[in-house]
Amino acid sequence: MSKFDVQEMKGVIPALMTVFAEDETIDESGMRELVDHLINKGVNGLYLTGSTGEGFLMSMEERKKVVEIVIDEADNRVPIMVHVGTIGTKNSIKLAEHAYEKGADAVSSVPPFYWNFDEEHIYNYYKDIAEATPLPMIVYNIKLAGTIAYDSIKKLAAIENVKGIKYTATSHFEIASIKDELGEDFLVYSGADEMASSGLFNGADGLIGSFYNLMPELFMDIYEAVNNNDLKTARIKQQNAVRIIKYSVQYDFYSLMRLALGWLGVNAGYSRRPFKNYGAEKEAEFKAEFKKLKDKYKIEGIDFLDAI
Ligand code: MN9
Repeated sequence: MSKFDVQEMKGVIPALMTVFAEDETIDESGMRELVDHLINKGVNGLYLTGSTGEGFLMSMEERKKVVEIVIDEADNRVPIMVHVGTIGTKNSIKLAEHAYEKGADAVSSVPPFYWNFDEEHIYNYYKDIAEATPLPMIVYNIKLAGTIAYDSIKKLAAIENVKGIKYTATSHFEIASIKDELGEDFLVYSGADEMASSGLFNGADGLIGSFYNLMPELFMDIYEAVNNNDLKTARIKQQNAVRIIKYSVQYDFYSLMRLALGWLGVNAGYSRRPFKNYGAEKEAEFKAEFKKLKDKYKIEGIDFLDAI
């Protein structure tokens, strides 16, 4: 059974990476290690098998396995949100039912993609999944899966069980608008890590994204600064986040983050092909570049930089 109310799912929520072994099988002990590491750091929840979790590169059975491992390891310490998106309603329902049975606290999904599904298809997709279990559904708006128009977001919000949106876009006035029009209880998670403080200033309740796997402490500071109306701290910390992210996204940054987690002694394994996995030479280059950034901008308080 889920243990957390959707209104408790706020704050910094890593879009958890799936830890694969070098042969691309799921590395269960690595997965557990990463979950413990992040919970010990104080993250406020975990979002599973989404983009960063490489969910679309996994079979249904593998996605279920990851959900089971993480729920078991997290052991009700933080809420668990499971991305169940596929391009077909039936499979997504199966994943949602599984997440519910295993004790997840919420489900989430990108809209169906690849074909040019129209507003009605998308509406029906969400309605069918949302009705399949009692869990709250968090819609996931991201350009990669086809941006959901603002009016469609409003229609989706009227579906029972649709309780919020993970909003990965830079048009943050829409976050303010959503909070305004749909009410404070409709949860919004800002999904562009480079825009975290902006999302929060516009009213987002939390942050769900990739870089919270690597440096949750930085974003927890930003979250706190915004909540304390400390504009100066939020801005300085966001600027550091941008410097690190801007460098990282030139590469296959899931691999880069896995390597950097290794500097903290956390085994975050490998990505699945066709994503790249960088070797020792590139890793040394990343280290040198991050060290330069740290020294140049006198960046403090980010563990993976301090570990170099
Ligand atoms: O929404 C993430 N998107 C993807 C989640 O992984 C595609 C973001 O956290 C970005 O990775 C991040 C870097 O651009 O903002």
